[in-house]
Amino acid sequence: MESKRVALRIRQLRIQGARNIARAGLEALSKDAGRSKAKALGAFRKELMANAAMLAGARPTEPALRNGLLVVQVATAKAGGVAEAKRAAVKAAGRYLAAMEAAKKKIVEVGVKRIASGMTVFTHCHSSTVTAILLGAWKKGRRFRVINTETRPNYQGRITAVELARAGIPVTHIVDSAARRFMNQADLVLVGADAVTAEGSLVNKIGTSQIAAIAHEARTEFAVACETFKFDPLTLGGAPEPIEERKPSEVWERPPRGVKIANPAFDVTPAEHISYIITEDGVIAPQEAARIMRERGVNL
Ligand code: RUB
Repeated sequence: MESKRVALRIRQLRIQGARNIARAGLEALSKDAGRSKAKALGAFRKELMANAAMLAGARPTEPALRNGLLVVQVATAKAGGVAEAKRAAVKAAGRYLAAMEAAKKKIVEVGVKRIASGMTVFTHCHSSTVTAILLGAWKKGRRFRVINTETRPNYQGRITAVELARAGIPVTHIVDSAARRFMNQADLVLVGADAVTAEGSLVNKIGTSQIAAIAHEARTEFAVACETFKFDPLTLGGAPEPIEERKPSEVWERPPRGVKIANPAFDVTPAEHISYIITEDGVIAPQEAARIMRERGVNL
């Protein structure tokens, strides 16, 4: 069963980053729906729901995945039989994935305009959206440098450094705790997102909120690159964005007795520390997130 396999890979962190997780999850749900052996519509829906719950449960802080899984389930609501429901599920998943791809292209188009020659861009963790913007700007002939954090405990910053260096972009790789020392060299902080909440807060890799506070102090622009698919409509209803807690062994494999390890994967950056969000709808203020969620509903 593809959903089970992919949920496990997501849980084991073999698939990382909000976009990659959403893509893998939707592809798995679609594959299993298309291959379902269910004879009755009720059984098909039950199976679809169970697979969606399993995938969503693999990463609690991922509305892009959750929203997509919901869209696929809603798409089967009007089906009169199993064959029709299968077609509707596969089609809805395909549409969502295509819309995500189109959104990324648009974000790159918009984001590239914010990167000028001579700039120093500061980034944290690994966001495929951020690297796509930086690579796009470089291809357009903009010449800039990047400062990037290693991103403890799993060092996703190294993925960013490798991708940028391979393209010839000058990268200075620093430990997370050196962020303040380097902030006054940066013209722009650019990060990705796992979620954006109704109050316009950003949920992204642990450490992002400290970098935003430091950028605020240094009066450095702090920008987020993300599709509106990552806006979490559940937060409109009052639900707080869950923050995934990861294995203590990521931080310290064998801590001495009496030492408790806490390892939250994400943190929350308040809207007042965010200059703007680069979305497929263009550049928006974080305070616009709730309006966009309300307008979209589940018709993503
Ligand atoms: C990755 C992370 C990324 C966002 C956005 O955390 O915080 O900034 O997921 O990535 P992890 P993208 O590696 O723990 O999943 O822009 O690729 O969706």
